[in-house]
Amino acid sequence: MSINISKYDPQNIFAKILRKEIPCKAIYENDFVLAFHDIAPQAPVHALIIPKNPYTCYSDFAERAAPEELVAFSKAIAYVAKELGLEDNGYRIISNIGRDSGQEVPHFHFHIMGGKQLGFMG
Ligand code: IU
Repeated sequence: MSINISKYDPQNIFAKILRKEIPCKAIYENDFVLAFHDIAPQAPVHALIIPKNPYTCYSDFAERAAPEELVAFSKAIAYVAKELGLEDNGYRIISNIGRDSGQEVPHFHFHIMGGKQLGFMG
């Protein structure tokens, strides 16, 4: 099924996690973001970080988020990576945007992956 990133769907799974209708393994939370472990990890460490406000994808976030939200999100990625012990050996952050990227959940998120030598993706 193709996702729709032109209109936010409040029934998407991450919206349900934010409303605490579905549990997650939380790592970090502040006023703007929530970070949690991916349910199907593709690396020894695989976290997701999402804004609390409703954005469908990175482009939507970049266009509509307030400056303090952009800054908070950006800083939280690095903070979470450090909390997960990824700083010394490095890690990867990626965000899928739309159909061709394979984005499955239409609530903007970054993947934080590490804990092994990662192969090329694409
Ligand atoms: P994507 O970039 O939209 O394709 O990534 C969605 C991720 O959300 C993917 O790695 C899933 O394993 C992950 N996920 C999750 O952590 N919890 C869920 O309930 C569902 C998906 I559905």
